[in-house]
Amino acid sequence: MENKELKEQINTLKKEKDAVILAHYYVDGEVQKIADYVGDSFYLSKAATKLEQKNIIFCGVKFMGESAKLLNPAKTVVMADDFADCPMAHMVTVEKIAEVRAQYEDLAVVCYVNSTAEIKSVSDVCVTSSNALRVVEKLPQKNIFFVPDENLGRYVAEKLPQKHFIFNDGFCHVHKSITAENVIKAKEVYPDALVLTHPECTREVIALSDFIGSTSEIIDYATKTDCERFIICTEMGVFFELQEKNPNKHFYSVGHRQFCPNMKKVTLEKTKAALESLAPEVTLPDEIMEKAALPLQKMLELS
Ligand code: CIZ
Ligand code: SF4
Repeated sequence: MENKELKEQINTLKKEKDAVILAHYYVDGEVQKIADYVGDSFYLSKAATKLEQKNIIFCGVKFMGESAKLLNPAKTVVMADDFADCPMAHMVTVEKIAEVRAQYEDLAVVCYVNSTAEIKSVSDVCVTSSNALRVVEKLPQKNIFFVPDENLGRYVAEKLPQKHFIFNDGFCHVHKSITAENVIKAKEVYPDALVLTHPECTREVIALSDFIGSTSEIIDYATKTDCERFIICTEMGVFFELQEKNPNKHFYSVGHRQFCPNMKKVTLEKTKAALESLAPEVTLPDEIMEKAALPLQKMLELS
């Protein structure tokens, strides 16, 4: 079926089903075009608290759909693709958190939103890549166990020397695959380009960068900055919005591996099917629903 026809059907179904579509910047550009809200995970969490529609179709990975559900328990949240999951979200365990809690009295477990609802349920506060500094800075605790991403944790720790951080060894395989060598080569080819990087990247890549931020912050920075060329160190989905907002600027990747296979599972066809059937729905056990919503709400209050 032609994309145009599919998009028309999606728009009709949205009205018929009283549904709204949320999409992350890493999904395919064609999917971003039909979404009502597109953004980074912080923007999407905030947007999720202000929706009028009864049904939310989530075009992203599982932890994002779960967060939308946690912030909207009365609404139906449907994943466009139920198999789109983020491996990093599973890279810490409840047992590991309990172990670290037992070692420190004055401890906050700070949980990057890229984590399962179960992990959120045993955490004190959530953060995203765009608010982590703001949120952690405001915590009264001295000791911070940052889960699951080590790179984001180390980036935040460097900016907040007054805190003592304990790290977990989780990582994003997409951002980890961007190497300092890749960036150095790209800078040789485009010496006048600025390097814009997501904090899930390694310390070595961050050290070579001109700006560090979440997907939305990278897009804002490129749009506002008076430079024509940018080397982008994050998942390639952001190129769609970067190019939409800046048709005369040039954006370069650093290699062919800036591709999140899970985000790319989401297609227009699957989004249409999710709207038609309002399934698969995100459901969570009652206990997790109650406990995991608290750190997310705390994040929204502190940021
Ligand atoms: O999945 C990621 O890497 C996210 C959530 C990026 C972002 O900045 O929103
Ligand atoms: Fe997870 Fe990395 Fe994909 Fe983001 S880009 S969803 S952190 S695997």
